Amino acid sequence: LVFLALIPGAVLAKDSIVLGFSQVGAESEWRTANTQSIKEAATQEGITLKFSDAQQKQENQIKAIRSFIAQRVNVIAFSPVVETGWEPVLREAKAARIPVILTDRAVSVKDESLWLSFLGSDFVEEGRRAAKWLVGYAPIQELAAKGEVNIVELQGTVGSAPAIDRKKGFEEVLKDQPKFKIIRSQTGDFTRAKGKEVMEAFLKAEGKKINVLYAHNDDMAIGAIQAIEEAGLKPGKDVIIVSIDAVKGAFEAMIAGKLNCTVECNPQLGPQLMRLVKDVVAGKQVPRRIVTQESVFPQESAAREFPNRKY
Ligand code: GYE
Repeated sequence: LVFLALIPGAVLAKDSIVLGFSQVGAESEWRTANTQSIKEAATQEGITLKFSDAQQKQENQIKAIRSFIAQRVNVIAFSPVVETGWEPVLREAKAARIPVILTDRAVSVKDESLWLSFLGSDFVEEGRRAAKWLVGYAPIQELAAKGEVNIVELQGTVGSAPAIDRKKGFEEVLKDQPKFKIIRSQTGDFTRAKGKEVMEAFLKAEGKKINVLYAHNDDMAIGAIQAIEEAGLKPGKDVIIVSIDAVKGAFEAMIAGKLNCTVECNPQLGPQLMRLVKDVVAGKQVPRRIVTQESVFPQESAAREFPNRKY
């Protein structure tokens, strides 16, 4: 080792960039696809990836980031489970001069120098797209012509950027629509199991009054579909459902007529992230914000689009 270190350029590890990545968890189909994309892209680009799964817990992410700092990785990237509470650990990374890239979800910190770049979707826009689709959907327009449209909302993880922003965007569009009412709103933590459980509670409380379900992700919608069926109602007909992500499970549900629309949120951030990491290490200027390109898929497009879906 001593010998190798004396020959310039002979230390192999010097050539490989080391990236520490702290992932939220494995709560959804979206997340699984996101993890796969990051791992594959790192391999492809020859970047050494230190990957850590936080199981939806902020304290685990903080621990992982501290360990990346101790290991002196070249770059830290992470998808913050919630928006707040990051200052102390990000200050430690800054003091150690390790650049931080946010992927998928944002943080809310006063000192903007604590992170370098943010790569991910515009969640507020996704919420707006879900609401715009709903307002323009013919059966809902008929309903609105006769009376009120009662919506229940399954929120994502409390305090997470996508839960906050998807709610905000949806409400922004509906505020000009007096007939549309959100009668219940609760978190389902972005999982199928919780989505089902909370939908059961909604149905118990409101029964047939519910016209629409807005779920902040497809997994919760898929869980809720089960609850709706078990209550003897028809998902996609008795309850109109719109959710976000556009994962394969959502396309299957649409083809079966049980989900009415999904708004795309692209999890395949790996290649873009690795490019960013390389640029950062090379000392290049990188954009502060990189927004992912996405579409909306109503039920009638599902069978045609399904074969093209990659996640
Ligand atoms: O929509 C959801 C996941 O942060 C965009 O997290 C991501 C969200 C995604 O659990 O399915």
